[in-house]
Amino acid sequence: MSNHDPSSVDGGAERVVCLLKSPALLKAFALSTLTAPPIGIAYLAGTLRDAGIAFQLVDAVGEAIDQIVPLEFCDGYAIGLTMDEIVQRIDPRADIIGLSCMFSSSWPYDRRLVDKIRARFPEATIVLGGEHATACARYILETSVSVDVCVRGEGEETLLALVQALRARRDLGEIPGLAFRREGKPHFTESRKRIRDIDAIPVPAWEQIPIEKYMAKGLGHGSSSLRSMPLMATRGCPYQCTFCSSPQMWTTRWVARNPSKVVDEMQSYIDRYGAQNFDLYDLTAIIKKDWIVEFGREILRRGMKIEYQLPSGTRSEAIDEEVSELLYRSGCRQMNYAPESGSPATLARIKKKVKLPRLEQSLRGACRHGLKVMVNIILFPDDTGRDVWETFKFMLRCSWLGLHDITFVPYVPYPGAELYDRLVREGRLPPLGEDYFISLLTHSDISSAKSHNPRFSPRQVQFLRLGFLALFYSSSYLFRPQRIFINLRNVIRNTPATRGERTFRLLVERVLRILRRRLLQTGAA
Ligand code: B12
Ligand code: SF4
Repeated sequence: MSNHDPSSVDGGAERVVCLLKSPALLKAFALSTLTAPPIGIAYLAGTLRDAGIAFQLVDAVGEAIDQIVPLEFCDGYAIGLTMDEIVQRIDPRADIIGLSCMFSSSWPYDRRLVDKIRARFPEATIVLGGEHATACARYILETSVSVDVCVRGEGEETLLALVQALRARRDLGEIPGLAFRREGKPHFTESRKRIRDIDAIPVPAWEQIPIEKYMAKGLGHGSSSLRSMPLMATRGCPYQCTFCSSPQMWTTRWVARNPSKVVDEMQSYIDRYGAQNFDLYDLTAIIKKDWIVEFGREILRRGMKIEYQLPSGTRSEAIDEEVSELLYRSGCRQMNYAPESGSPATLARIKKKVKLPRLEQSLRGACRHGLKVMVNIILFPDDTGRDVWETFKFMLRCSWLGLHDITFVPYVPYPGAELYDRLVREGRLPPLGEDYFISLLTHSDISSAKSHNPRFSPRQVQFLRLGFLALFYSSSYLFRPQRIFINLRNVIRNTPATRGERTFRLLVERVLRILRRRLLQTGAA
């Protein structure tokens, strides 16, 4: 246990808060877009900037976007600065060092990183925030002596209150949304209420992030290779799907910004950075039809010639023919729906409140109006052969309807979700620990699979995953043969229009870079 007391920060004038985003970790065959600008710490930095607090931001991915480094603790890679480079870049005046810890799969890396930071900054307060820090605060405080405080949930107000309290040497026990050690044991303050007036949240401090490096390479969360900027139009999600950590992280409060202010922000990025495309990072952007209609009409009213995408997965209820048509006309090009299963029994078990006939109607309309559409499917721990069969039929119907992409992934047990807690109670998951976190990395790797379903072995899961993908794409090429040429052309020219084209291109580029690196190393040896 660390004896470092988070409220004992020295009171000199020249103090700086340092915010860090660690590198993106991956296995060689990870099917994921990994290099996207970090909007979470950009928002936190915006809050510090508007409060007049001196800060520094180190985005380890953006600062070395072409650097790919093998990991020492597992068979994987890190894109971005090396650990030593990150530590060297931290301002020597930093008294509070905040690390964004989003992915549980990154914890083995982040744990080593905070140890290195602690060695160089023995007096600083090290703070962790983000999805992983929220879900695993107790575990982190019990196992990492270098971490002083975890910020749980939405971070802006909590970080500000924390910085002010640390510098004024006030007790942290009064600040909602924290976990820290008290008398050697993890102590949790009450949960913080979500920010009510989200239009008043300061805009992200993109000026502190090497945004041009992402833009020049056309990198982002969506499928476009245009100059893309991240955007958040809403926060939270009102649903409570059992496999999702969002209810614990964001509560079930969904709040949308004023559409006109969102469009103002888009215009500012067009003026400042020459943005051509916007990737919405929202959990569930489209909940209310009135909101999305107002947003689309505002873009059209201003005559903006832009594109935007909804890559995180959205609900279908509010997307009817009128909405799809307006989405396309206002610039939306790619959209992910997240039904997760084609089996009504599974949907009931995971509390995914989706009506499949209504969803298929929405998918048909979206494809008809020109949107590039993807659906996300998960193989759940309690799925039976019958559920897989129902999902298989649903997948074929999606192909027939004209969908462009599908993902079929085995369930990944992320802490913070209701289903995760149940599997732990039933003894179906290993305890939290290095092996467990490293195993999470393998989930996005298509060269192997893990199974949390007793009915399917890892080999069968892998067979299903590859089989579903092969059948979806071969049937969709059979129904629309011209797509083979369109997909190939877009991949070769690097002008992706669909999620599949984008992911395929990134995967090939990454594998080639890894091979080149290995060949160079062999040559050098
Ligand atoms: C955008 C996104 C991505 C982008 C990341 C872009 C980027 N560089 O930031 C990309 C596409 C790269 C991505 C990839 C993956 N993602 Co993702 N992603 C998201 C998504 C949809 C939005 C995140 C976001 O930006 N939210 C908006 C900002 C404002 O919120 P935020 O980052 O959480 O930050 C706030 C707070 O957390 C807090 N905070 C955050 N950091 C800090 C630091 C400090 C010091 C403090 C005080 C506070 C604080 O304050 C912020 C402001 O309120 C989330 C879902 C969600 N939670 O919203 C999933 C999510 C984070 N992703 C997830 C996963 C699993 C993945 C992948 C593993 C998927 C895959 N199989 O490939 C990969 C992993 C990539 C890797 N290995 O590096 C999971 C993580 C679960 C977990 N416990 O690990 C999430 C939660 C989705 C889910 N429920 O399954 N992802
Ligand atoms: S899976 Fe999607 S709809 Fe369900 S709770 Fe999570 S964010 Fe909301």
